[in-house]
Amino acid sequence: MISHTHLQQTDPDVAALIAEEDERQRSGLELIPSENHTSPAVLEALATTFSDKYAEGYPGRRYYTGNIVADKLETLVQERAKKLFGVPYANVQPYSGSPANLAVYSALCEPHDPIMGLNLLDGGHLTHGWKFSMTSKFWTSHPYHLKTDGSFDFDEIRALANEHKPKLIWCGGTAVPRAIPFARFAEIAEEVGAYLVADISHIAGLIVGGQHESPAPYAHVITTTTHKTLRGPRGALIMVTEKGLAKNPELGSKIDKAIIPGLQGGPHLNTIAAIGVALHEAELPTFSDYAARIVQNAKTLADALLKRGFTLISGGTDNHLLLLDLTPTGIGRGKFFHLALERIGLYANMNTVPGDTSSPFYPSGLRIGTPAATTRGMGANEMEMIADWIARVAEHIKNEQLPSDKEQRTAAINKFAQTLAADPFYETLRKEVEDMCVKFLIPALAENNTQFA
Ligand code: DSN
Repeated sequence: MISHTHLQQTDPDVAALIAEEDERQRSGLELIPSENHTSPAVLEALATTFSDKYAEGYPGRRYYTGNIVADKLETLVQERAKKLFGVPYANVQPYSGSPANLAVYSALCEPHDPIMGLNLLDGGHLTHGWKFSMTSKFWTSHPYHLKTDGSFDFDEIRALANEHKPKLIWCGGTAVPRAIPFARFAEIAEEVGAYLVADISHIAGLIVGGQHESPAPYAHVITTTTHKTLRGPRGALIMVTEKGLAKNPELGSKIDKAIIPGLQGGPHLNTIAAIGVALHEAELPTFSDYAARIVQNAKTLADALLKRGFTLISGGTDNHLLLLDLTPTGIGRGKFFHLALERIGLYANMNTVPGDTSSPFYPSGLRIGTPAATTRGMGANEMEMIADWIARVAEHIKNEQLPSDKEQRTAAINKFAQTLAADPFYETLRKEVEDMCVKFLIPALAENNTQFA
């Protein structure tokens, strides 16, 4: 357990809020697929003197003095990333996924060049060209879609690519429950001469753990956040593959320049140190076992939900997440569902489903993931229990429908939130969830941590 002695003395208000958040996490369960719990070693690396140092530039080419150790650190972490993902180039400085993706645009495209990515409502990311993201203001976005069965519509992707001749095609997403067929994307990118960029933020840990194919033979560039299945601190990596360097030997230096001076200032060295720790942990044989258990848990949870009558986009999962399609009981019910689950200590998130006719603020799906539960050591029994709680909540809220009149929606949700507080049904389930969760420790909060020993 990481000590907060100084914090408690210096700032009891912030210390109290941290303790409150520790307790929220301990007594409930993070089922949001993009979240995880890091090891104590990762958290320790974050709270270090590297946090105090500026290091604009790259190893051997810094603007300020005093970076001899920073150079060693950044080089070490670059080498670990290259080895783990099987690539010849890695930039470890992006502050998070969105700046990493912006740097890729800036390195590969001119303003207003055509680009393609998975539509946000079908499970793409904001930065893959969503209409309200700056990426569709600075570049010209032609989004592609999933079919309603959750598979990629390669006929549409090929037709759009031939029509618009994109400079860059993104593959990867945030709510795609099936494997990403990188080779099919690569075929189309090659046909039209586009760069293929794989955003593997969600599945990076599954790739290094051998549970998902690597994009390295197919994509020119790979981006990933470091805090999802990879289980590191909040940060990101940009990597160039052998194939990318063969297409353009300047790609590495273009990306370096796009990060600094193009987009960012000084790198967060403490985060880079913590990324290094996470990459080291991901190299260990225990990580492959972890990745396998994430997928096994997701499949068990999917089966348990299907058995209880739920509909899943694509009928199941190949990875760490499931997407519940709530449309059979009415459109736009995702918000009711995630608020009711939050009330009992299960944190999943409302999400659009492919072809959703409702808005992202009142979507018709629920996204559920197993990375954090698996880190805590949960397995098949717990997946059954989670499915059972989700089913009991679904039955309890079955009459809640989103008003078709948009003006009435906020009032309906507020009224629902009040019933959540008062209804004893939820208190009973909350207690059951807590009783289960406290048996499965969060690594950084455990007194005696054996999992990362
Ligand atoms: N917010 C992330 C997710 O939940 O998938 C994407 O950036």
